[in-house]
Amino acid sequence: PKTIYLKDYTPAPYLAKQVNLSFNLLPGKTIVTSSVDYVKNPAGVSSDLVLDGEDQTVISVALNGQPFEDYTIADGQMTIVNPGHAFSLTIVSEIHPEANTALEGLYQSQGNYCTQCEAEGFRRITYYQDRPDVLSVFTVRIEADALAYPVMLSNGNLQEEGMLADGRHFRVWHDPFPKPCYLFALVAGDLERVADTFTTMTGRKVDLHIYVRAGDEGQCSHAMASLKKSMQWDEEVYGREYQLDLFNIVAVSDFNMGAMENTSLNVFNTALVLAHQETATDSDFMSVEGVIGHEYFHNWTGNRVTCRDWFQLSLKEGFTVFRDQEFSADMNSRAVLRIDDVNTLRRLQFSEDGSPLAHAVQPDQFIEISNFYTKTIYDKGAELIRMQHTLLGAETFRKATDLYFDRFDGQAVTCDDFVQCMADASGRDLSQFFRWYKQAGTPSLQVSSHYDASHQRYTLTFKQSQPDTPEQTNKQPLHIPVAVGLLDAFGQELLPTRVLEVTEREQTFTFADMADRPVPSILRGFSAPVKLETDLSDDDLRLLQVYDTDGFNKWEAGQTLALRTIQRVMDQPEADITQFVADIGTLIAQGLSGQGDKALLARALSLPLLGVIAQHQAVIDPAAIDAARTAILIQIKRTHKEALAALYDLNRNSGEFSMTPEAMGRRALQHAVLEILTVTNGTGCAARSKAHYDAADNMTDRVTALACLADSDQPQRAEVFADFYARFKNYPLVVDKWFSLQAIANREQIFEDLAMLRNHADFNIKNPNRVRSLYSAFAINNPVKFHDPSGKGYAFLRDVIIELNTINPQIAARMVTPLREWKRYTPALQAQMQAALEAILATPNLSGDVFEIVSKSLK
Ligand code: HT7
Ligand code: ZN
Repeated sequence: PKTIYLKDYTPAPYLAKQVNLSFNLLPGKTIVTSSVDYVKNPAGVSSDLVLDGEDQTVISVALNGQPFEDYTIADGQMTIVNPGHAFSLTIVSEIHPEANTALEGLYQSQGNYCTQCEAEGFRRITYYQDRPDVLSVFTVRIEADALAYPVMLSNGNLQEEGMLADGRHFRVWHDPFPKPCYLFALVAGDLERVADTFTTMTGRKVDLHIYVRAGDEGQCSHAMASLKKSMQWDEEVYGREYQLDLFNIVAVSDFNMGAMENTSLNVFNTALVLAHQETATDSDFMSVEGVIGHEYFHNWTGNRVTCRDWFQLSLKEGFTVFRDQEFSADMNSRAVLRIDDVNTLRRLQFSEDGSPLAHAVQPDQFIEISNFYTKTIYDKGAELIRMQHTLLGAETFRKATDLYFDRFDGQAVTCDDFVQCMADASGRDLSQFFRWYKQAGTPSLQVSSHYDASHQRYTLTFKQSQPDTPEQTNKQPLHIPVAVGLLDAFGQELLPTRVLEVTEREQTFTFADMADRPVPSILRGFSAPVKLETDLSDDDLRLLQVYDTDGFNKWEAGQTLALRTIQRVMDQPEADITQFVADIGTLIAQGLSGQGDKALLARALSLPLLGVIAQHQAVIDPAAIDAARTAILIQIKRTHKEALAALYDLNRNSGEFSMTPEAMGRRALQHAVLEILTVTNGTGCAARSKAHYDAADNMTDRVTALACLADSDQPQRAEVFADFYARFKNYPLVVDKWFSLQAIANREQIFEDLAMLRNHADFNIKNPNRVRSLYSAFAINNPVKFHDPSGKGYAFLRDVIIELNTINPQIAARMVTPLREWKRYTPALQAQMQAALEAILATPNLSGDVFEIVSKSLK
């Protein structure tokens, strides 16, 4: 496989003035005719036209209408030497969507046709300059059997339609806005439509259509409401209006990722469209809202202004994640969402940054771009935008984004261009800040405090350091915005949030006129993606946990206390943890008083997940972490059993089901309490979980009951899992949950369970959702059994990666993730993880996707 370097970028040799595509969808094959008007790019350096193409048979080529054979095809590229200044090229080729299991290009999902072109899927449809900086106006004609494929969609507006001979029909779509080919989409099938409209800020009416399989129409109202809210929010917060008269969303069951932002024809994984209280959890509802927003926001950040090359992927993804996070924060509880986002960042992105696959937000090189849709590009990229928002302030940030859209609408640009707009609009020098884009690894920020009573001065000294990562050492200091507030000894706020800008390796900030030693609340709202170490005492943290006005840091203080307690128990199993357990009692009492935000309290009562604790360990021993964590939970349960039971009862479902933030908070709190109450897995625990299941009128409650029963050996476990399957076996997304909830069980017979699930009639290796529901759920969310000393967990994952390698290389490569941090585990586990990686690497015909991830992991 070939490595591609950012430094080698050169502009495309030819511009595509317009693209006409014609699809003849026939049984057993599809004929694609592409006619493109090319003109030489004045900025281009070569005069050869080089087109990318894969997995197709060329039937004919014509240059300016004349048959043409003077081309060569080698290594996935068609080359025409010096074809002239301006010409039209027509290529007819044959493809086989019905045999396409990679789910890139044109493929079939449950008999319906759909496309996935980002990043490099368009080359599986026709020969083209498959790169994001070639923008063109697309006209698309689709022809198919009218009965089997009544719905035929592409980007833009419907221009023409009609019946043909033999029961076939055609439709012509035209998208007047130039776009790169990765945003091209086609859908043809037998689908039902749910319709609504949105009136834009200038009074234009936009038709909104969601297409789903017959029977799923009743599960679209949340997605539709989320779409309308997104359109409104983008107008209000960014002044961005939607430009076309139609916006389509199509839900498909076979999809490699969550969704795709093709201009005016978003294609979604069903998991991120369908939502109903009986089949979707509160967290599913939140994901649907967030991802509908994300794809819609791409209309401006990604589509109208796109990427010059794939090294700039975070230009659109980081910015769009930041936009969807802020949208969700505005629609729900800001502090709760920030907590959840930071938890994900720490668990998944920090671990990526600490692995051999660490890479910069604007990387310098890659082998397979589809491997770079990572937590670093998306979530760390979003943190970089958030920091710029913090440094500039909301108002100037908005001026900068206005400038960005004005300056670059209709163009393909770079992360450097984005940051330049931030600099130009604010008058600030952001050159040091740009290092965040270029340097991989999570920085550490150490803070020490000093109080000088005689001068009534308080100082905070920050020391930053950057870890070495593959191919990067001796990194430069970063420009880090640190939001800080100060509290007095009674919890009163002495100094409201102020942003300190740390730019040196070591830097001290002084606060004058401090009559007493204050307690600092540092990195409020998690204002920078760093590993923070402070010299705060447990008492300081307890004060912050109760009084901090910053919701995130209030929670963070409790988590830091929990991490310290877990470490103490890991070091010394008999350690005295009564103070920590008593603090939890105070939180429970707060819950019993009925005061405070229940969703926040639910998070405060939850100990850090194993994946977060692991980030704080020099050598990871999952079983030891789990033992310490469970021992603490058991002590909490034993000490506060009555109070916890009362808190559970107080938060019982009373009355109508509702999706308000208050109702979701109540459920979250009740579930956090149930998890503690059932931690011992005895008869009483099983009875409690079963009762919770029996009383459920929604999927959130059902899933909680199943999760609390998953590790149990009591008879209720089998009863509840059987009932759940019988009720929901016709709902694939719920069957996914049934697979996952069994795969995460920390119990003796897990490997027999996994074998049973793998051989279950409902398991389908070709469906990514089902594969993830079993294998990712196990490898990511069952760390104790995945890292079983027998090595059976690694073997289970290894075998599916090898099997998927030829079926769906993108999914196979993603499945390698849980093995990549192998060097951080105990020597015995390391050896087994390494052996699993080596076995994969030795597989014949390894795809470039899997090769890149496995070979880099092994370095
Ligand atoms: N921009 C979309 C990326 C995407 C994708 C990438 C590789 C392979 C399959 C894919 N499906 C969607 C999704 C997004 O970030 O909005
Ligand atoms: Zn995106």
